[in-house]
Amino acid sequence: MLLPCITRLWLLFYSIVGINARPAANLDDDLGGIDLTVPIERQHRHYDVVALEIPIVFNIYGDHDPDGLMFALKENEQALKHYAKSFVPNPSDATSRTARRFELNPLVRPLVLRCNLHDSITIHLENQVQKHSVGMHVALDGHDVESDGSAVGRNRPSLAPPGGRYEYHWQCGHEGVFHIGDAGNLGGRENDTNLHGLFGALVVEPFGSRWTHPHTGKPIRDGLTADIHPPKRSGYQNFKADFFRDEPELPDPSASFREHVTIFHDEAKVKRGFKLTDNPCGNGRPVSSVGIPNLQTDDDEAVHAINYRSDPLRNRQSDIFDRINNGTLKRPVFGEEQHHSSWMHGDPGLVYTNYAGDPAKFRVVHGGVKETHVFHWHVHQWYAVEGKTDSPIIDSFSLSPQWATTFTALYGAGSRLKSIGDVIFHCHLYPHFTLGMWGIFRVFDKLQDGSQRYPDGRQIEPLLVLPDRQSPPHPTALRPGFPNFIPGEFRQKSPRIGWPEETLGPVPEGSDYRPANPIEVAAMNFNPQPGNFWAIHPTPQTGFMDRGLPVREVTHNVSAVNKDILFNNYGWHDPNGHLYQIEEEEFGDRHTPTPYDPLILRGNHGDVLVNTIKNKFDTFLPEDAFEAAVPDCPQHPTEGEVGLHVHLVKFDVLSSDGAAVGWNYMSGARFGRYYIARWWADEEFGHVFFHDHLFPQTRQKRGLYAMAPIEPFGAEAFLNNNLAQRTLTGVQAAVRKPDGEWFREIVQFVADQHPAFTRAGIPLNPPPFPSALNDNGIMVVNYKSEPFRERIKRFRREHHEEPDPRLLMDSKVFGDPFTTVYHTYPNDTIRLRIGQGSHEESHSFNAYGFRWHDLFTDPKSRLVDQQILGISKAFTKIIDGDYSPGDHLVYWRAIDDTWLGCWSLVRVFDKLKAELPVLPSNPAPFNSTAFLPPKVDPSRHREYRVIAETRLIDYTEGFLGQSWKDPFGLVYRLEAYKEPGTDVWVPVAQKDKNPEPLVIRALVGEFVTVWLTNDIRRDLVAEKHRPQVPVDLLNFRKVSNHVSIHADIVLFDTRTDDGTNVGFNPDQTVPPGETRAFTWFADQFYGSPIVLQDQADFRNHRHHGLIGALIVLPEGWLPDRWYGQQATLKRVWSVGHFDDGDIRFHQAGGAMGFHPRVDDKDFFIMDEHVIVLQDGLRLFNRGNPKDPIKDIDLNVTRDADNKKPDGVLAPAEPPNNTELVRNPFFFKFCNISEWMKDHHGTLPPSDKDLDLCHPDMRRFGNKVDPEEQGQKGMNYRSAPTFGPIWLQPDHPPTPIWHAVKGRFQMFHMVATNDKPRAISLHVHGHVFSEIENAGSLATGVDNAINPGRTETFVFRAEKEGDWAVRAGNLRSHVMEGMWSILRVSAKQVDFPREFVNEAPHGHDGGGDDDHGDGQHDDRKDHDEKAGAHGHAYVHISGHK
Ligand SMILES: [Cu+2]
Repeated sequence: MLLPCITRLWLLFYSIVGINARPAANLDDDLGGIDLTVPIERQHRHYDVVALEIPIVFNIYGDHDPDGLMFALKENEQALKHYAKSFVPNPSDATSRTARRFELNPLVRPLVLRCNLHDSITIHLENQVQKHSVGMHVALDGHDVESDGSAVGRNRPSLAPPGGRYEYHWQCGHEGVFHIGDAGNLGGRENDTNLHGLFGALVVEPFGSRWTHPHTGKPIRDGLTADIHPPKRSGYQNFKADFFRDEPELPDPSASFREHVTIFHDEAKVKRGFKLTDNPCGNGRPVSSVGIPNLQTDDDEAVHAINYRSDPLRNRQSDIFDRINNGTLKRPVFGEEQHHSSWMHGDPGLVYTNYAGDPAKFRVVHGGVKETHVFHWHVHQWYAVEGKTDSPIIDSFSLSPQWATTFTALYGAGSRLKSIGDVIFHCHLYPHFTLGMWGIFRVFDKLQDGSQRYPDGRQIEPLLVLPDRQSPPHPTALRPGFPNFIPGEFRQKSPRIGWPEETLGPVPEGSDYRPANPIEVAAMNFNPQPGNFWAIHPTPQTGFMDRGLPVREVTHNVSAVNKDILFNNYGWHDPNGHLYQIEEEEFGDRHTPTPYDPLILRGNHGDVLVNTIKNKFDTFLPEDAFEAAVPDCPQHPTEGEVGLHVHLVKFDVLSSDGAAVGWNYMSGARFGRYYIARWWADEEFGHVFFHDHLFPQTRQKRGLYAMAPIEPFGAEAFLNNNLAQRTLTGVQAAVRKPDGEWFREIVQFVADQHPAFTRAGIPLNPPPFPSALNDNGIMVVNYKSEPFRERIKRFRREHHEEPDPRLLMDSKVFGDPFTTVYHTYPNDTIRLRIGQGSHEESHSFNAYGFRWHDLFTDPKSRLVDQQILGISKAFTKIIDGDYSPGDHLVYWRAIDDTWLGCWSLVRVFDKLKAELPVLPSNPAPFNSTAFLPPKVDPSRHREYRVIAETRLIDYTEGFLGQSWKDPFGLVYRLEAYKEPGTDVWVPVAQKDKNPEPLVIRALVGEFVTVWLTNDIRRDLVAEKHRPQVPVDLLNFRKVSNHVSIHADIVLFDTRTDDGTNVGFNPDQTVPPGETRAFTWFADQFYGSPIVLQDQADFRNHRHHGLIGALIVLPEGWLPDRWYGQQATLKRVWSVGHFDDGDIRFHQAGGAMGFHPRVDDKDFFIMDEHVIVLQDGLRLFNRGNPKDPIKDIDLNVTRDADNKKPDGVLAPAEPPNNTELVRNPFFFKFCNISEWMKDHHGTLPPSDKDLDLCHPDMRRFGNKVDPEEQGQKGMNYRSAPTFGPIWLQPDHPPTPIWHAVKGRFQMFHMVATNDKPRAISLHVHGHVFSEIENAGSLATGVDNAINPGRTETFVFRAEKEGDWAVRAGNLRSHVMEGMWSILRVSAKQVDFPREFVNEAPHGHDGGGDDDHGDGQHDDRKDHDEKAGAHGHAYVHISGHK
């Protein structure tokens, strides 16, 4: 293609200006003559910090927290106080026309302290907060309990009282970012402190670094954004300013980088800055259609913020209404499509500036108290595990309270294509996004020295060039640089994309482009192509940046259409579904309920996907129970733009973002038009998510999301049931790689908050009014569900009795589910592609009888069968064929999801079937039986006798006067065990005490049989007030009196030992009075514990206690006991032996340098602890079934004295039966007292009654969302607490984790909880390496835990004292009991242990610590005793 003359001119110009504009920045110029090749010495740093009361203003509209709290450097105190004194809110009657716009004070920011690796820090904290003692707690190790900033157990509190001071000494022993928060207060409600901003971060920079202000080059003491200068290794140069050169994937470790510390802050309570303008439709809604706040009439509202900045839609929408009313808008603007437009609104409060190609690191911290967010950054990608180049490349991750992580943008700012423009980063949970949780990462292409202005006239702040990069060229009149080459008009809608007519001919008919002007053209790349005009890019013509792979252009026509989506055979559907279809494959009548799959658009590594996206949406959508009409009246019209925003692949943010961010174009197509998105799949990404970014709050939950699996280079996809038929789309396929190997491809795409109606038109779980941001709607997988509620109702109709819950997944009773049933043969490789399309919840994917390496790119990563998802996250999981025939349950494990029908089957045939052709690379799948576990070898057979029984579990044991008991408790009680090669059943002491969860152990290579006897009561019914689920069926009270036990990850035959009654498998549950064996093969070391749980009754058994853990230890490790939640492990070395398990332990402990010795004969001793996490519990005061413990109402945050948090101490009130539902489509009163009658044994009300009166929580007087309902705890214990006591009681009923100082501690965590709310778990004073999430760096917080998740973390107990082990979710989890204590003592502490093993291999009692520090290990005595008696059965001490 010929270059147009103007572009050639520009190239010439660029080559002159670009090379000659400025010599390489002189380090002496910018950094005051500092020689950056000389590292800073190790330092002891001092920071004087004040905890201040200060109003926090979140945006220019004046949303503010008058009760804000912050940590600040003492040197900023006077300026901040002056600011606080002079702060005047707008008058309460201010309107958007009269309200003052606020300057955002740059000093009002979360405190970010920095140090270098190996530095130490002293902090003098002065507490000026009047009502609270404040502790500065950092989630890092190396400090003593005196510097923990908390008040835990037996420790002396390390808090500064009101008006007082405290001194902290911290160690900077690990690079990374670490949460700082007030641990003097562990609540998350209005009277608490973290919620109001009392948090920050400590960043530990590379050894020897300096840091400077990006605008001034001056050294700085704190601040969220900084330029970091690691010491330059000699000879280092990184002068890669040539705009057209490929940057290195990762910068040289010596390179200076831009650091952006990004601190999430949820549930921030604010006062509005002004009265919102009414919708011009006159319908009384302050803001219509999108962004209606939760609390319509209250001036106290929540925002979701980042770095004390939040730009919620509502203020900006109000501005738009003003401009509609005064007639100054030139083009229709509806609201959400311009939420992020700086053309329309000016810049948001949070903008990071960079030059294209700058090395850039994000340090992301969760400073909030409740939600698990999904961080997403457009255009850029990074390694899932920082610094680990064989981990997957990602661009979004879950982020739970108090977790923190670092990542480096691959290829620097603007990514590989040097995409210039405004790049949004945000929480992907749309209600949070709508409520303000976003900011802009701005990528400049021209030098900013302070002389330039933004289109709104504001000065562009100078941005220094990083010292080892060349300067970008100066702006000129023809080439003003971003954003000034974009021909927008301030206070008007973002301009449409310019089309270079000179190069590409006239603007194509039907497209939504406009002719580009010469200045836009001058800014274009040398070969502008539709979808990429401004970034550099590969084309088949240039072969540019192909890394040896030919570039293939593939074109698709994608339509965005409305359809009536049918979710299941019960008639649940969404008449206003939104979806993408390939234009050539479009099907389905607009108004006929029809099942659809989400668009799965396959591509290959190396492809350039050129997608035409055509807007075929209805131009009018009527109001329904879930959403207001679009448009809602003629005065408020919409152009209805649709976009195609994509993750992971490379694209030009100005042409193909599918969004309208900052000073960018509107990259979307109006009704009836199209535009083109161009994506380069420059990696084998696995699974690539794409969706609309212009009206996502309303459209995406109705189905507007899709996936592009990026297959290996050269692979071809075929129909799974016809290998002769190629396929582009579909949720199951068979894929042939160029090497001739095949795999089956399975797509599971979960979504929540999908609006849905019954066949009769009754809304399912509607919001209180249309467009409210509450949790609402249903959950679906691939737009389908098989809800238990409807199966129960169907069974009642057909059988005139209540079904036993164990039958609910039984295809022999119900036939197969409506959800996708996948087909495969044993030994076939499967690639699971899992993702989440909408909207606000976390989901836990699990596949029974399958397992995969956690990181699909790293075959050494641990084996798992579970994955947490949040919206936009997407994973590839490779299953290597080691699975048995039978029906495998794939499901979403939190009870809310399962109940709503998010489950399906992978059917592994046990013989050849006509409907499934064999894969040519596995032509005889049954020739080998390698997929089955081997026959049990008696010499390696370990057996446990377990009784499932009904027990009263005392969760609180009188703690703080509380008596929380579960009279409906169900437990697995271990009765006896048998060691391999013996015939002796060793009885386990019958404990009449309060039960503990089942924890059993085995060694790698052993077969484990659990003989499970069902001794539970036969007349069980569901407890009243049991935690609810969305679209509940309150009158279904039946509880299965069958039991079972399922184990994850270990090998077994799914047809006999899964413990699940699913599909056409034989029923594997145990009837009352009977005993059944479940046998598993522990074929390898898994690196984490195994979850055990009952599968006979999903809804009722797990939250009453049928849970446990199997710990598989590598060969050579020996526990002192084979069961129980704490043990001591001994590793016996043989010379030179270092097996795989040790490597995995090493990975788990990697962050703190756990290096087991391999070079001599020695013992290595670890303390082992097993945490069994629980939530969704319904406990009863003194065990009285009529006196349930009430849920904490998170919306009620005003406690008079903060001493009796509503709900924690009070018994539940009877449900309120008089609440009228405000939804105009739902007028019916529900007579709750009728419903709450025990319907057990009587005929249920009609289906229609049930539909009309389904139990929305708000209607039932329980204002707590289902996912928050129920008490929390661990190991059948709960320690409910409140301020100011918090964690001071030194004997909580939860386990005291006893640790011997100097020893390594191994914590195993199994999440056997019930509810979807993701949890974080923080161990004070210690760090570990969290392998499977985005944080290889040391962390003290285990992130994003939800049901089925397991983790092992290892660290050394170095410091004596009490260290909290607690949930990071302060809003409810700590108060509701989820905390315990790690007690580190110099001496071995007796904890309950019933036996001590024989000392192994002749090392009779030589147990010693391995560190040679002379510390006596008093376990030695026990070992000697035990050694003399073989399998001695020695009671050493009882439980307290
Ligand atoms: Cu969020």
